[in-house]
Amino acid sequence: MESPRVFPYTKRVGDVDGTDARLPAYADELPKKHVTMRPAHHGFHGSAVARRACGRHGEPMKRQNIRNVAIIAHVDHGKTTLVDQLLRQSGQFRQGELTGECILDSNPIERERGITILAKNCAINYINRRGDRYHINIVDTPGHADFSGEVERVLMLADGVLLIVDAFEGVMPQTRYVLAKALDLGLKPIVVFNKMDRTDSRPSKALDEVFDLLIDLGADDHALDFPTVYTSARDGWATTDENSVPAAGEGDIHALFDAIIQHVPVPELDAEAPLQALVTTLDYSDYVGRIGIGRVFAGTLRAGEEVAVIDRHGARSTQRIAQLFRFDGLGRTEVDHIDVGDLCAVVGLEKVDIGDTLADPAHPVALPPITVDEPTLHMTFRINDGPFAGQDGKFVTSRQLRERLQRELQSNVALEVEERADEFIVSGRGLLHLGILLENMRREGYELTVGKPEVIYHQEGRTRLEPIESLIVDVPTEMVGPVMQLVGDRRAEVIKVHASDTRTHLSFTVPARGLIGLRGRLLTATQGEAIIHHRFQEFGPYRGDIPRRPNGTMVAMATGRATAYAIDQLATRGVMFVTPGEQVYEGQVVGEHCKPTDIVVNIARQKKLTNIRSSTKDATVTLKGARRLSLEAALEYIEDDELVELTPQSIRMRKRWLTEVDRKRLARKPARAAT
Ligand SMILES: Nc1nc2c(ncn2[C@@H]2O[C@H](COP(=O)(O)OP(=O)(O)OP(=O)(O)O)[C@@H](O)[C@H]2O)c(=O)[nH]1
Ligand SMILES: [Mg+2]
Repeated sequence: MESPRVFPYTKRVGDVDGTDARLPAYADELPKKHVTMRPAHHGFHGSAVARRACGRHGEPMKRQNIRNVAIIAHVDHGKTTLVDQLLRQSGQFRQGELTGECILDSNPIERERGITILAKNCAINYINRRGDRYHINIVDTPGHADFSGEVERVLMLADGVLLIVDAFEGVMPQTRYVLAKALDLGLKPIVVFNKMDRTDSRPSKALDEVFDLLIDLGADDHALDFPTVYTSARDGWATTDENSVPAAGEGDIHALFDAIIQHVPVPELDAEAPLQALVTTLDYSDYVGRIGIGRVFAGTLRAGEEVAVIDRHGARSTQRIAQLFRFDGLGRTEVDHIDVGDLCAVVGLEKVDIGDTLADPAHPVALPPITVDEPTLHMTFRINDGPFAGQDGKFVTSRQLRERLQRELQSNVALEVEERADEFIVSGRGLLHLGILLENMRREGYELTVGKPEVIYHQEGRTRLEPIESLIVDVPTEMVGPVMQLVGDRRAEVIKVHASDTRTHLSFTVPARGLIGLRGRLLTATQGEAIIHHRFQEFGPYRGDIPRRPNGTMVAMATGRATAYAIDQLATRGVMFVTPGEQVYEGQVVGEHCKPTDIVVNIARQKKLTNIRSSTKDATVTLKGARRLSLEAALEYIEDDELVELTPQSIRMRKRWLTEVDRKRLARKPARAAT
């Protein structure tokens, strides 16, 4: 965790200048008040400095000045970029304080992959044209289906949602999911058509699609009468009139602020009623332990007071709140109370969990519980027992793995861990969900091996149920054939085929099992043209066997250094995963065989040197490039008898049994191999 520091200082609103902190054109009309500002800092401000800072924070906001808004959309439609612009143009930050893009995607993996993984809060103190001050709590949510459980929970924090729709792509599967969840909670959307700067944007078509979707979802007239805003998050402007798009370098985002203030309902909650607050997210800090993040639905939450903590099953305990924090800019500021309707971060509750109600001990009434999505996929994590174990990792023992997983369970709600002998069966919401955990562990210095991802089955009476996902594939029309073939092999059922101009939009239901390894093959079959989205739909009856990987592997015969000579010799047998000079060990998977069987290869073979001069001896060897598999690609690639070995420096694939003798012996006794 970053050190808990806050640098409070004051600044005149009108002094903000520079490109990344644009002020509205009417800035001069604003009253020249002093506002407290904080630097771009994602930390937990637990210090005395923070406490002093909050004393200077000015008079408490009136409740009608609070807006709680969640930003929801399909993946990559521009949620985080839009929040960036809201932060930059709020006038709350000094030039240079907000650096880089997608400021809220603060985690290194989020930055590398350009996706949001965890929902995050920020709060903007905004002053509008008339000089009215607003405290706008914004929750940015992840768009990827593996993290949709996050979205569902954090929607409880909001009174309204910004539904972002890419003006080119239009409504996509996750748009439907998140909008349905928002409507279920009675949240009316403000529809924001983003990426209006794209020359191929088609906002009116996207608008029709949103309208159809709302009707399809059974929205009432109130929700159908949604306000629309057109934006370019990249260029930092918003307008309510589709036809008045600002010229390049002009325009600002204030139309969106105005829409939030006008259309997101003011929380209408009872301040006099006994306390009721709901915990929707957990955070964890090594210094203070669990931090419950949630919202006050009735009464007032006060630091230092005892509250009744009622869990999802109704069990009650009385605990004392040590510290209370309010969201402020990119950080949190310590306060002594949180008013009804506002969001809070609570420190000091030891046994606090998602879905817990914090209530008045004299009137302990629980709020409706939150359901957390069930896991759909599990993998076996175990220590790295390969010959290179411990070479570059810091944490290699089973005990260290256990501690790390237990720590993860503190805040990763959709995760489940079961310990069996020396193995950990780790269950999650999808390959990306577990892949991110593994990637984090690897970077922290852990070494471990992971088995093939398996879906989780349910039993209903005598029927075996498996997770079924909805799959959308968008491809150039001439490539529909190979897609149908691949998806059909995996027991998919076609739901809809929609051809338009040059592309065809295919919609299927497919067993989650069938999706493992499918993305790579679809991209290969369509020369990278396919756009693929899938999300969990339901548990449905088992649909039968699915073909395994068509290719066998090349397995290293002995430990040594791969040579260019050996790799060249093997070029005709398949694709290599290693490059010359790389250390490999016996049993490591070094390449893909072009046939279905596994072969053992001598990848460290040297060319025999002789005394006789030969005209070809020094001929230059041109090697094909090695195929490098990412973590998720490797997990999708392996079969039951293989493992992925993760260390801070490398991702290798290996046979579970490293020697050929063991593999042959165990292949003959499959029953024993399983034990
Ligand atoms: N042309 C254009 N590109 C944009 C605009 N807004 C966002 N993008 C790009 O779209 C991509 C995705 O943006 P993000 O803000 O990360 O999208 P997101 O919705 O937060 O994505 P997830 O959090 O992963 O669901 C980035 O490459 C942005 O630069 C826009 O208005 N115009
Ligand atoms: Mg994002």
